Amino acid sequence: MLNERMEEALNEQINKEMYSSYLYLAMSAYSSSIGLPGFAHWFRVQVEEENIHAMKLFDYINNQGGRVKLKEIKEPPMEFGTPRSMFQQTLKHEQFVTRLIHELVDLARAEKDDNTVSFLQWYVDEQVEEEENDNEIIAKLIDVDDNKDALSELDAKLAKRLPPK
Ligand code: OFO
Repeated sequence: MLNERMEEALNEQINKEMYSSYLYLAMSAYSSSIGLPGFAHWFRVQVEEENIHAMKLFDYINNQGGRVKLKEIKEPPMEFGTPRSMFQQTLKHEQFVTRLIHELVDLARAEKDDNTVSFLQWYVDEQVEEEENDNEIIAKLIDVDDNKDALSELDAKLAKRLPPK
């Protein structure tokens, strides 16, 4: 059973995850527009990840007898600069989401809602992975610098990202 504050906060997080999905869809489109199909693919897979994050919250609220409330999704930007800048923006966004997840955990603890604390642990772990992925790609992009061949090579690697399980 969710209390009202917890239900509202989890609903807000659905919206944030849907925005993440929208943001990465915009990055995928941008990557295609600058001739980086592997980057575009990587972000399309990330969109699927974010949809899963949103749907886990959706199911949890329903299963706890709460009421899902879908809110308006903010419009994402269209331009993201260089590939390196785009991934730095991705990392910044994920760091923001990590903070939101930790705030949700704090709220669940304050509300003595052990079920939700336990449910959110999956997101805490997932955020560690999300930031790691972005840091890894940023490090590769620093190595790539202005080298076009190295960028094509990285693009080919990102094209191999597998869909989420
Ligand atoms: Fe849902 O982890 Fe990214 O935003």
